[in-house]
Amino acid sequence: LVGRDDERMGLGVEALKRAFLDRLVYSQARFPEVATRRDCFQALALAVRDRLLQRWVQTARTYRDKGSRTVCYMSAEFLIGPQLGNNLINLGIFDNARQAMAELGLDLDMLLDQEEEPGLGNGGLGRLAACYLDSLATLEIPAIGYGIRYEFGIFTQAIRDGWQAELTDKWLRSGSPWLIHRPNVAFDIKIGGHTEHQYEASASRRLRVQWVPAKVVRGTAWDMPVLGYGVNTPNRLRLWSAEAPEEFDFAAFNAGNYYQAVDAEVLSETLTKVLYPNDEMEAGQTLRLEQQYFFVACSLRDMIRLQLQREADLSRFHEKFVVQLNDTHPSIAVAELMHLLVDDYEMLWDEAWSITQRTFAYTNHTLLPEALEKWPLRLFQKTLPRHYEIICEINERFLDEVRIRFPGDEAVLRRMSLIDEDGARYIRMAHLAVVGSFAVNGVAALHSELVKSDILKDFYELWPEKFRNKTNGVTPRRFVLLANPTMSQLIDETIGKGWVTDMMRLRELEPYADDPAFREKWRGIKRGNKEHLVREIKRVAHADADPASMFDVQVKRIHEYKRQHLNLLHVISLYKRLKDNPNLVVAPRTVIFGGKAAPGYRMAKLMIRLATAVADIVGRDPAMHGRLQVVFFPNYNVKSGQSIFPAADLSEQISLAGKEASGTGNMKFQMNGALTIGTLDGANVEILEQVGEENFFLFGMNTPEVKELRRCGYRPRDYYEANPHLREVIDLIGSGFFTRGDRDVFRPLVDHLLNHDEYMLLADFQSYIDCQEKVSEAYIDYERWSRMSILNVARSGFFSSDRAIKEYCTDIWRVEPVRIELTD
Ligand code: 26Y
Repeated sequence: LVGRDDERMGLGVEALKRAFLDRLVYSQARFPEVATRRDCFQALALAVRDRLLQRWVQTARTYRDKGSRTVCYMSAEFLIGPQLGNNLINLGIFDNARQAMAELGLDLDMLLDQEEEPGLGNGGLGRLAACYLDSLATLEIPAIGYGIRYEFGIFTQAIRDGWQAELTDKWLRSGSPWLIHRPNVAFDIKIGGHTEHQYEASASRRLRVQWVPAKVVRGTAWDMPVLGYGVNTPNRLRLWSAEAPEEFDFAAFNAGNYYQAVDAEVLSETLTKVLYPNDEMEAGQTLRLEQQYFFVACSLRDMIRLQLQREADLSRFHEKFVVQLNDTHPSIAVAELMHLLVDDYEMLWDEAWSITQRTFAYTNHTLLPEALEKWPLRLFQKTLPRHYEIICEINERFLDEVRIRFPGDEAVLRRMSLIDEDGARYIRMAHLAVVGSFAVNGVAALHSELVKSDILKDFYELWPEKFRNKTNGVTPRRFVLLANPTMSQLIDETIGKGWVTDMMRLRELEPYADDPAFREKWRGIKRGNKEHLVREIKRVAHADADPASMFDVQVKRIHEYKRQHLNLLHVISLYKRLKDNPNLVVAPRTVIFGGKAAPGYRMAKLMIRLATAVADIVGRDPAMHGRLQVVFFPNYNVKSGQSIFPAADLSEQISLAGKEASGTGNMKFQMNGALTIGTLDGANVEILEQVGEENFFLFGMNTPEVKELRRCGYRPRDYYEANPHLREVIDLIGSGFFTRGDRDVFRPLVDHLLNHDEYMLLADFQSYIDCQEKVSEAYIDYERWSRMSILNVARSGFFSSDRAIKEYCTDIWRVEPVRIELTD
């Protein structure tokens, strides 16, 4: 296949032009003169897909022939973002494609812009899964991502009268060129009903359990190729979609009840209809549990099918597969694998349990108690009656082990049980995940320590050898090469290519931080990226931003613990100071916010309203012109992130210490030359360690100080009363100044801050304001700022997802790369 220059494989400009025209006619049934932008996007995407599929087939064949050990990354979310640009980058044909399209009179950027964003995730956790698929393929590791093909992804956010409005995300409206349906890869999944226990008539008199379900849902596979950068490995992202099973309810149909028969079909299809838009907040609904079980059950059956193609039985399942559980969302897999091995494949409990425990590894992503999944026992039992029994059995055996280890300690048994028996009874999914896994990891150094000392303390004492740290990383292909081509080119010219897959080489940029000519080029690139974002801001937020001002950016899900409202307190503080003292020398700023609030999270929605209200008032004040501006960038997603990160000067990472597990946006900003203002939380700690404290704006309490203050009884009102400036800022919000005199709008927010302030904004307020003052001074000294910016990029290599995936491979998965050669 190598070197063929035809419509299916050629990578040159001429071949791409022919391929595009071929696809326009034979897939879109269009001739160029009448083709819409959408048709042209589809044609180019399909031409690119052909090049992926050729490599894919070769990869699948190699994996089968070698019987390679495979990583299965199970995640309820894969926030993959638009695919075309990334695939062009990873195939190494971005420039050729641009030229080919130009020669046909088409603008590649316009075509890239046509792609709908596949928003199959909420935020950090889903995006991490996508970055990891990119690195797995780039590192040539045999891997499958298993997830759900949501028909509607995360809602599209609109801003109406300053409030968030949610619009349905119909990303599949005109189909996706990247998804390949495999209707023959199908499994029938049981849900609900009851179990029947019978002893076998044979001599062994084994107990057999029959699960009689209330309904059966069919899952079929949709595959998306995920190509690595500069290699021939496309791995598989396999997403399951629910449909009615083949056996349509003919009884109802024949009895004349057509609607009831169709009902079953409609009900089944609702299962994968929509992604739950809550992150870090419990949802607790039956449908969500059904979604989780459904995709896990399909995925495990798929793996077992593959294993039985290769070997006669399942005794070596754990040698051929390792399953990484992306938080507890897929952790029902522990009970499901037991169910399959024991009930369907008639394995004895102990052998099945040994295989199970050697198959799974679990990543924890949160320290917030409200995000730890627990299912009301009744609901769980009704949905998964057999799994309830299995979990009880796992629990009994597990608690026996705990009793031996901690004799006579009733409290520890209650704390560690898989079932929470205090008050309303719950199944604790994190406990199931830990008990069923051989490895448990947190996602940043600090977070992994807190997992051991706080949320899973008892488990750490029982099994210290299970616990590890795997600091998160992000892919430099999408977030540097694709998002920031001008900076990438300057780096290429300066230290040569090769840094994209060996990000520690960015250190070679360090000496150039002292080179004034280099610094000037660096500033020019940032300026160009800011001008690009200015145009985007005009388009989506209808505001005129000044590219000469400091772009001070906070983009992430809206959540109290992330403290977007602390950022707003600073904005209001700056506004007041500028009003009171028009001659104040400070850097002009454009403060940019972006992020979605969970639709049912009232305080988060109020935080958005506060941001838009402040943006409105500051924007109308002529005295602020050229000095301070606030923008709320609507519908922050992967695609807009690619315009935002490269344009940022300042990255806001201001969560209360001990609350943000890692953060990954912080890494994307750093790689694009933004400086961080942040607390000692999540991966900020490691960013600070990498860049040095002279290149980082640190403020606020650390985790022990937070704990200590809480222990002593935190009283936010004391800070309010002791600090006149803070009082002014908060009173201004309460006065109705930002809402045309309406004092009611922000009352819940102000009351909450003064009386509870769970995330201690008031305690960190002054430290934050002082730190922002230092930011401002540094920005005005633009040679110093450029120096710091260059050093931040030079020292960002550690946060490549390639580094993270290599650590997973050696320390948890024990998998090796498999090279794919393209041959005839
Ligand atoms: C239970 C359900 C409602 C739920 C759904 C989504 C719970 C949590 C989530 C998502 C969590 C999440 O995105 N966590 C983030 O994971 C990132 C990747 O590890 C971290 O960088 C980030 O700090 C953490 O908040």
